[in-house]
Amino acid sequence: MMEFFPEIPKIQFEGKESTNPLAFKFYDPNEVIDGKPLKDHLKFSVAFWHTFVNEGRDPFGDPTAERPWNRFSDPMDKAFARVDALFEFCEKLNIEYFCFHDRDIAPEGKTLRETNKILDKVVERIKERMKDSNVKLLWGTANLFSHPRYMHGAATTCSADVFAYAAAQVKKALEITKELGGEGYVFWGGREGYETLLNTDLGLELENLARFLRMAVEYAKKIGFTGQFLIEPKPKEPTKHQYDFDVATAYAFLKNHGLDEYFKFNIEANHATLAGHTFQHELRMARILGKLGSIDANQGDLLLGWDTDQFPTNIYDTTLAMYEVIKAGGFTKGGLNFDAKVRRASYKVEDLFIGHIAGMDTFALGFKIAYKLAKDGVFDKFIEEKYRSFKEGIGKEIVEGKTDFEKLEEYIIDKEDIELPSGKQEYLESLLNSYIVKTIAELR
Ligand code: XUL
Ligand code: CO
Repeated sequence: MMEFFPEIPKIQFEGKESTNPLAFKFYDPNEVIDGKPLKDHLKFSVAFWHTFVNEGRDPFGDPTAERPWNRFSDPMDKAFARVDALFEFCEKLNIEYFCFHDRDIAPEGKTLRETNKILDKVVERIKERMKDSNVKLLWGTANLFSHPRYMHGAATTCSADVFAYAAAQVKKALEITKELGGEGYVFWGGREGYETLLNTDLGLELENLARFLRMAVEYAKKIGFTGQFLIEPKPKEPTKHQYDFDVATAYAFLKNHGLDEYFKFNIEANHATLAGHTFQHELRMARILGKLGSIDANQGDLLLGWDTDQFPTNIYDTTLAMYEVIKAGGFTKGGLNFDAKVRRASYKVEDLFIGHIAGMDTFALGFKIAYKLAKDGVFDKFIEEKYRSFKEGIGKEIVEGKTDFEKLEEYIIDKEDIELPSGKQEYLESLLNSYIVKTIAELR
């Protein structure tokens, strides 16, 4: 088997003092925490599109990246080379999962029939490589946004032919995701939205989106695909407004159409901040709805209004994210997929490894801090005390639905003083800092 990254060794855990850029400082995959190795708590995944397809093109410039598969000019040779490179990459980094769009892994033919045949050949190659490897599919998806036919959207297009094309594409993507043993299937509504309401039938588009999702649910049942369906919310980009704006909006949409039982959410950090929320907010919303499925692990730049998809290196964010995951009971059919790309100027092959190492180390550290916070019940205890008034007396009656406006008026009307607890935000923020410092001090 050809080696694509001969200059990169297998990445080892060297501990916090290490200055080796090609070593883990905080992430020891086999370290057991709470009876489970860290790698199974975190379930890292590589995003095929960013790491094996994207080559640094931006709206102002050409590709910059040096990539070993570019020595192949034939599109099929290149597709197979990318697959082989993926397996070598994952094995060297000790990453056990990957995610892909149908169009990332194989080129398109002239008709959908031809495209599907080409896709099958690459899927065969992936299956072959999976046989002697630990690498598995976290989730699959269909690219319903790059081809010009999707200029008006896919499930929300104005063209019935394009709707049919998108349906057939998702049908095939579900089949190959099942064939590869995918744990989930993602719907990210890339162009499911609008640029202006002046030319948009909002009602029809939303109804069609629901029809499309229902057909997907029905087809999955028919073929026995038992992976988790995931909606990945994003408020905008490439469209001005995307229908799956955030968790709350997408959940209301699913409920409204009786689809909520079939879906969970795939929360992406940069999408949360584009929606004007924190990463933690979106995770918390999904968690309290019992719908936290998976994570697209990246970070945005809060000074920029677009999806920069950077590798996550912010310890506060990964701590609070992993706190939500732990409180949700951990990942089942989900994980931490690095939907992240190296910067255009980080064009060397080794930067792909360094980016993933940085993300893995930051999430491992975040997990360790969050685990302590959860175990010590730091925030739980505080929150419990803050809402104590709903545990007894009139508060208990409110919660149990045993009261009404008249009774509440009678209860309060002659009361002179109401005693309130302090929110103590500054105390909790400094406590969070103490946990970060304490955890780092205890690292090997
Ligand atoms: C785009 C994005 C997608 C989805 C999968 O912002 O996040 O790559 O993760 O389609
Ligand atoms: Co994503």
